[in-house]
Amino acid sequence: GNSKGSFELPEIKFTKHFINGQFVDSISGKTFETRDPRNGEVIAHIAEGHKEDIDLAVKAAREAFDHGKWPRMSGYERGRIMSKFADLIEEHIEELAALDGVDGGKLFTIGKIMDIPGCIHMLRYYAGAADKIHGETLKIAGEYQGHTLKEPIGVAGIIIPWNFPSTLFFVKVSPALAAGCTMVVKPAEQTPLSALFYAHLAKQAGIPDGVINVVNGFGSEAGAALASHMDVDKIAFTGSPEVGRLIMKASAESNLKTVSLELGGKSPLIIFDDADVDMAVNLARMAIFFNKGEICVAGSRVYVQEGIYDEFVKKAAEAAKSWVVGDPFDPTVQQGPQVDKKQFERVLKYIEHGKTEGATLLTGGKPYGETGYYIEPTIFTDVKENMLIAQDEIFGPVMSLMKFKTVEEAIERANCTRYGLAAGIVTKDLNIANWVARSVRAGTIWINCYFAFDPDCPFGGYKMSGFGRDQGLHAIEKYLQVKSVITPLINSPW
Ligand code: TXE
Repeated sequence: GNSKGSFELPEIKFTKHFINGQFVDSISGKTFETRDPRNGEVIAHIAEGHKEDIDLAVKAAREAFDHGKWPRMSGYERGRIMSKFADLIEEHIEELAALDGVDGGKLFTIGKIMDIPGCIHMLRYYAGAADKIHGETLKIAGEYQGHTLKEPIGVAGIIIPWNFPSTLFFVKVSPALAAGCTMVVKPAEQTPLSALFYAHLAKQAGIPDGVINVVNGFGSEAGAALASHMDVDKIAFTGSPEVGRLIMKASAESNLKTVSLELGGKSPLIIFDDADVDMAVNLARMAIFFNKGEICVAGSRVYVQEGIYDEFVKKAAEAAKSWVVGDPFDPTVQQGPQVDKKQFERVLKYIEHGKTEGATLLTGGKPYGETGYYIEPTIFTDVKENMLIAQDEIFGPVMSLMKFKTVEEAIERANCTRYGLAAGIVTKDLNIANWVARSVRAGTIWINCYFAFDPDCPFGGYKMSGFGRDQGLHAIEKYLQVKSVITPLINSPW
């Protein structure tokens, strides 16, 4: 990777926790390092949160919920403040994209045109929804009538990973704000920088103190303390299945807070004989190599029908070789470094595993360059469903290519996974497309496209990809409670 890049590194303005409207150090005074994955160098020292810092943040959020203005103001007013928040983000798109770029190795150009504008869109979508939250009128048997009220659930704990630091912050925070919740966000320890910037902008926009709190730190400390806190009413989580289990367990063993989990996938991309091979190869390449494969919906298992398989393999190898790896600040680059040393080593270990399991390494398979956590775009062929590389989420630029004969076989093999987050289908045949879309057990199906997202599209998993939906109006429900209110129609029987 070319570590120079053309962009001046952004100034790191915020490194502390954001609690009750103030940036504060950890009670212990401890900090941890966040590093630039282009070269492994330390970018900043970040306040390291522990249980006592989480306690302070939850106390602030609790107070803001129980006695503050935010849950009590009209949805219209909340929406106006959220829109202002979105406007402020719009004034800092470059700076925010650059923060995610140095912190997470993400492409600066994509950050500017996709990640950050997507966050603005998300906030505005939920700003518009904030005054459209209402209950039902109930016709109750007997001489009663009833209605339901939708009330904010309370203090939300939000725990997010590092692959989309900005997007996932707003995927959770926006509907929680619209619902009238207060919250404590625990960003990933690899990528804390943009979340702190958002906390600062939230205050400028007029979001009251205590509504959004951000506590940095490691999952086993700060994250675990949040998940097991008695005063937190809900945890919204995106991350690994292992940690998803720990969070459910923490809820079970504390106050039975509600939990929603988004846990990654092993998504199939099914390409039929009638597909335009060049288009399909392009789609498949993007589906696995975009964001260096660090994307929960990555099309990591590519099933190609036998009639075009050989041509596809040949073209896919060429396509992988021409995919440009390098400095994420260079606008011609398509793939930056993996987020950190741990992920880099994890991906390389899976590649070694693929070789010993008997898959054929078609292209790639090694680190790229001398410094930083870059990995070559990698493709395996002759992959079988029982191989680890076909079952585990590798979360790196590694495609498994497989050949199939019939539609039934494609469906069966696509479903042969413990995950169910997304799937892609490439065919001109509408009947096959619709049949496969109904038959694959996954939360999002893309037909002749991939990674098409919108705030209005519900997003989440079947099976071990988790439960609960982010995005869309569905997502607001996760941050609401339903209350039934019943009154007699005639004189009170009591
Ligand atoms: O995830 P973790 P890691 C998958 C992907 C990746 C693997 C490991 O396959 O290779 O998970 O990544 C916090 N209590 N995904 O180790 O640990 C942690 O601090 C409470 C898919 O980075 O799950 C971070 O904020 N919280 C996924 C967040 O959980 C805890 C995106 C996610 O980290 C905790 C990321 C605990 N005990 C990884 N332990 C996706 N769905 O997109 C950790 N955390």
